[in-house]
Parts: sequence; C-alpha cells; structure tokens
Amino acid sequence: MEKRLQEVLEKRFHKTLDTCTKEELFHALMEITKEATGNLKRNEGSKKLYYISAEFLIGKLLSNNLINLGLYEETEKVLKSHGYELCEIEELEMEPSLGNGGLGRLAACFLDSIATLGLPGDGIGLNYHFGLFQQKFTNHKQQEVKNPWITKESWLNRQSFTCKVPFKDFTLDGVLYDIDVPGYDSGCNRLHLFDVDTIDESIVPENSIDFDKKKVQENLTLFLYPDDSDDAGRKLRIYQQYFMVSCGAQLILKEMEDAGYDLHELNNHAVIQINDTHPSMVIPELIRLLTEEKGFTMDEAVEVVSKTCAYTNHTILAEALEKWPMEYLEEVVPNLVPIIKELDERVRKTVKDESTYIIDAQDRVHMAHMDIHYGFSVNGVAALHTEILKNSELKNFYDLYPERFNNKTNGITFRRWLLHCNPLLADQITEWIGDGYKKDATELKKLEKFVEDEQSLQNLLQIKKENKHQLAEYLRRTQGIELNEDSVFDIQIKRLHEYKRQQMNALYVIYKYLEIKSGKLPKTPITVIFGAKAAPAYVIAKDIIHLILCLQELINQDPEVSPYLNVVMVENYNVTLAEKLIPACDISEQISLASKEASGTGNMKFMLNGAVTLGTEDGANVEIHQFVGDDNIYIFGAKSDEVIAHYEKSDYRPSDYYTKNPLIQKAVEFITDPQMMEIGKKENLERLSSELKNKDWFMTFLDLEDYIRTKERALEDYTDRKTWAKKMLVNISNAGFFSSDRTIREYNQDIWKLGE
Ligand code: 26V
Repeated sequence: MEKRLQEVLEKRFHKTLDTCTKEELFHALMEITKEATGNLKRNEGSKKLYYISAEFLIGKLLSNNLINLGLYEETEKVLKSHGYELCEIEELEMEPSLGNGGLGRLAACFLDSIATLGLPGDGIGLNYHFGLFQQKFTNHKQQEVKNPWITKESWLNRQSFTCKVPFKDFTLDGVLYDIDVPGYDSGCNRLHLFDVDTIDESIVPENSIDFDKKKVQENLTLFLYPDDSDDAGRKLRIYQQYFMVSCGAQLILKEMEDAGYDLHELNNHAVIQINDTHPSMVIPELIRLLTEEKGFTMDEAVEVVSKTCAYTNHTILAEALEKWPMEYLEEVVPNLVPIIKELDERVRKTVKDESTYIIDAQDRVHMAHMDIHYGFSVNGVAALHTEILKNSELKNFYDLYPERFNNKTNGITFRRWLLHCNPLLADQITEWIGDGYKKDATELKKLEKFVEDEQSLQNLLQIKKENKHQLAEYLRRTQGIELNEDSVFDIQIKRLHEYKRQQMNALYVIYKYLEIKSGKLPKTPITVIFGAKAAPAYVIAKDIIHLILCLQELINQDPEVSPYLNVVMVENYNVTLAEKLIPACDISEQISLASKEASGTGNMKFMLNGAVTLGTEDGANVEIHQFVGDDNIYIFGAKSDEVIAHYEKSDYRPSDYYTKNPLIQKAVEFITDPQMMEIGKKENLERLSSELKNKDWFMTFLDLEDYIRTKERALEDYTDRKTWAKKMLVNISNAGFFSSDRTIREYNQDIWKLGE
C-alpha cells in the first residue's frame, strides 16, 4: 500500500506521503481503492439479480471499501506512520445523498451483503446530482438547500452503455455511471446509476432547492423526490420513474442477449426485485420492449415478465402507496398506457374483487396492484408487517395469491454498522470470541457467556464512554454543539414523521423540564438527541422540528435545568452522522405507533452497538423483543391490534386523554407557553398544539403516559451500571439475526434462487 500510494502521489501531484495535502492523499486513496475493486473478480452465475430502487443511501465509500478489500488496517498503519489518521482523511469525502431513509439504506446494506455472499446482483437507480436536500437550521426552522456531492473525481465510473427513453414530447438519451460494490472478502458487483447529459445544475440557485419543474431535459436527475405539491412536480416524479425503469429494462435485456440467453427464458436468467412502488413501471416497460422490439406476443411477454419480477412492500401508510392519475401517464409516458390498460383488462376478466383492480373508478393506476398481479412474490420487511399485509392492508390480494406472500425481516450490514463505525467494540468482540462473527454473525451468541463476568462488563462500559467522548468531540468540532458526556445519551434519529412520534419524545422533554423546575432532579443527567429531516412540504413535521429547536434553546440556556437535561437536534442528519451517533447511544428510541413502522433498521444498528431499546411492539422491535427477552428492552404502549381496531372504529379521540390526564395537559399546554412563544413562532407552535389536541392521527396521547413511565424506569435502571452493562451485552449477542447477510440468504433461498 505504501509503495502504491507514493507512486500515485508522485505521478498525479509530484508529491510524497510527507509533502502531500490531505485532499491529495484522499484522491490517491480513492484511485487505489477504485483500482483494487476494478481488479476484483465479478460475481457471476447463470442467473442474475437486479435490485431496482429509487434510493441507494450508500454513505461514504472509502473506509467501507478498504474494509471489504481487506486493506483498511494496512492503510491505517501506513497513514499513521506519516502522521495522518484515516478518519480525518475520510472526512474530506462527500456523502452521496441518494436516499431518504430506511428504504434507501436497506438497499445499500443489501448490495453489500449480495456482493459478500458472492451472488451476482447489481443495483439499478438514478444518479441524482443534488440528491435529497441538505438541511440547515435558521431561526429554529429547517431550511432546505441543494446538496451537491459529485466532485470532479468520484466513485462514479462512466460506462459506454447508452439507451433511448421515449417520452410523449421528446426522447432522452440515457447514460450510465457505475459504482463498484466490493463484497467483504469476496467478489464485486455494481450499482448502475442512470443519468442524462443535458442536466443543468445551474438552474438551481445557491441555498435553494427551487427550479423550473417543466425543464425536464435539464432537471430530470437533479433531486431525489422533488417537491410534488403541484402537477408539474408530480409529473416530474413520473418522468424520473419511467426514465429509471426504461434504462434499467434496456440494460437487463442487453445483458441477457449479450450472454446468449433466449429472452423467452428471461426468468431463468434474471430476477428483478422491485423496491417499493417507485420502480413498478418496469413491468409494463419490459412488456413493451419485448412486444415492440423483440417479437413477443402479449401473452408471452406477460408470462415471462410475471415470472421475473418480485415486489417488496415497505409501508402501509396510505399516502405512500402510489396511485398515478391515468391523465398524467398519458401526458408523460403514453407508450405505457395501452399496456397498463391491457394488464388491468386481464385482471378484470379473471378476478371479481374490484378492490384489486389496477385502474380504479377515478382512473388512477395503483402501482402496488400491478406489482402483485404481475409479479411472483410479495414480501413485507418484518414479521408483524407481513402479517398486517396479509390480514388487513393487502388481505384481498392474499386471498387471491396466498403462495406469493412471504416475509423477509430486514437486516443491516455489520461491516459498516459495527466494524467501520465502532472499531473499539469490534476489536473487543474479536478479543473475546475471535473474528468468526465477521462472516457468521450468529457467532455473536458466544458473547452471552461473558454476561456474568465483571471485567468484561466494565470493558463494555468503558467502550461506550469512549464512544460518547468521540461523539462529543465530533459534534463540538463540526456543529458547535456541547454534550454532557456524563449524561445518558437518549437518541432518536430517523426521518421526521408523525407516525414515528418525535412529538411524543418532545412531550417527554417538556414533562422532564417541568419536573426539574419543580425540584425533582434526575439521578443521572439526560441528553435527548434528535436527528431528522422533514419532507419540504410536510407542514406538521416541520412544526415538530420547530418545537424541538425551541425546546433546545429554552432548556440548554436555563441554568436551573441544563445541568440535568439537554436537548440537541443535530443538523443535516445523514449516514455519516448515524455512524457517529449510534456507537455512543445508551437508549435507542423506537417509539412509532404500533402497526405503522414496517420494520425499522436503526433499531437493529443501535442494538448491535450496545444500546438498549425503548420502544413499542412495532416492526422489527417485536423480533428484537423476542430475542433479548423482557429484561433487556423497554416495551410500552398499545399493541398493533388495539391500534388497528381504533382506526377501524374511528373511536380514538385525543380530547379523551387530554382533558382527563393532567400530565398530558400540562405538557401540551407548554408548547404554547409564553416562554416558548418568545423563542419560536406563534403560528407554528399553535398549529402543532391544535393538531395534537384535535386530531393526533398517530395517537400520541394514547401512549404518552406509559411512555413517560417506561422511560423513567429505564433511566432509573441506568444508574445500576453493572445491570445495565448486562443488558447491553445481551443486546449485542442477540443481534446476529439482524445481519443483512441472513436477510439476503433468505431472499435468495425463497425468491431469487441464484446459483441453482
Ligand atoms: C414513498 C414516497 C411516496 C411519495 C413521496 C416520496 C416517498 C418516499 C418514500 C416512500 C416510501 C416510504 C417507504 C419506506 O421508506 N419505508 C421504510 O422502509 C424501511 C426498509 O424496509 C423500513 O425499515 C421502515 O420501517 C419503512 O418506513
């Protein structure tokens, strides 16, 4: 490594390891890493997976790729001997923001595991130049600005593949950039990101995310999820989706033909996993290409495509289940319209249940319905979620096709979420049980025998303390935030959404503030840390951010309270910040309204890093609970059956709780307290307060009292450090099931069947 580094530095910059700048060093390391992944063998086989997704939240790649290539330790040593830390070099890398949350991060974890297991499987997505917006806080509010991440040299490798994508008014030339995906001690796959050369980044002003939505040739791949609050925005989403699937479908067919396969046997050589409904148009597009260009009859095309495509559902929230007005499709992608109508006709001929039709009475196309009728597999992402799909959300489909439904509980890659983000813990685990767990995560179970060992528990606490210290230093340096390192770190990091109930956590903060003001001081100080972006048009989510930022100012400035309680909202929460926050966490907040969080994957990352979960029986929390047992998790709140019954009967009234429970009443009233109004904006605080009192669609008040009580119990237990350390260890030792390697093995065994 040292020799190669010196060569590259000399050749490119006429510098040496002792004279180069950190930027030059970063570029040399990127070049060497790209060269090494380029030399890896490609994972190959007679059948290939294509994972098609609007999001791939891959995070920074330098360290991750060095780890997977087995070059990390050597590189670290070489840099150290010349006075550099690899982690400071890594800070110079821009984080690609090609995702929004769990769905995109899951896709990235999956690519890592697919490559690691040696399976041939590539990702297909879009090369968004500004990705998701960058979040800034001004006047206690979220401001969105563009987030450029593509530098002159990057991990993207331009390919020679091109294709034509026909829209109604024009045709676009698709171009392809690949990012190598090296497996851990294994072969390499690729992430294919499509783009257009006519994109004009300059149409977006500085410090803004505004642009002319009608200039599709110039704006198509600028942003992930551009604002869809008007017609032009919604149509732009369809332009993006069709562009992605058309390029993807053309690439797949070309690869199949290049390999010499008969396209009539496409399903024997390719499987397409459709990640939520954003890529659903791949089904009619493949049918279009096969019938228009490859001489297939409609019957032949429908049959082979149906045997090739599989659909994953990631949410039961109605607003996220996409339904596109036929009128929009006619204006953007008229080529697909006759095919979608044909697919709907075929359903109508054989199925009585009108609720499953693709085109509804209002002439809207239900993307998920198309996936289920014309795919061979439908999966949910955690046991509870799949049961809810089968028994309520998609019951009518389950009645038609019970054999298509299956569960694949999500997972996370331990390379990024343990080896990379928490080297202290990874090294300690290796010392205790050897490094077999790096390839077989179930070996973490061996840690359980240390649960009674005083010294091991001490070591674990020491590692947590050091990670908290490192987080404090990082946040001080990068965001000017001061953390009390001796406090309990209670962390909620995820997209801002009412169903995830950051507002419930904020109400706890108010409760605690009032307790401290009345003289009831906690035994250990508490720091409540939030990280979240709100969708730009999601008004209430932004009001919740405003509430948290106002509380942060009020509480942290109050000398009576701040020694005991602090609130911190980190700016621009992203993968890089998650990697710093998770290893430092004591209490992991997973408090969604039961039935609403399909799985969650942050919950798994926290558990693996020795945080204890405070959560509802929702998503994968249910499975975490089963693994660790009642003593090692804090479960509270209504169960999913109760919640679903409230929705069915429409009998939940927030006022029933608000008026009867003084605890709730006092906390909610504080939102609009004069002190708060002085810091924040009346309009936002009043709107949020009234939303909670009158609607509270996600039933915050239903669970608030139990939440407060359970959190108090967790904080009390935290003071017994030894017992707490045992809980940490039990969580780590049971995390093996949540490795994405396990999830991918299941996808392969049950759905993809690669390498048979
Ligand atoms: C839908 C839409 C609809 C249009 C506006 C933009 C937009 C953006 C994303 C989505 C899909 C949301 C689905 C999603 O992210 N689900 C999350 O998937 C994770 C991985 O399976 C899972 O852990 C989370 O619980 C689930 O919320």
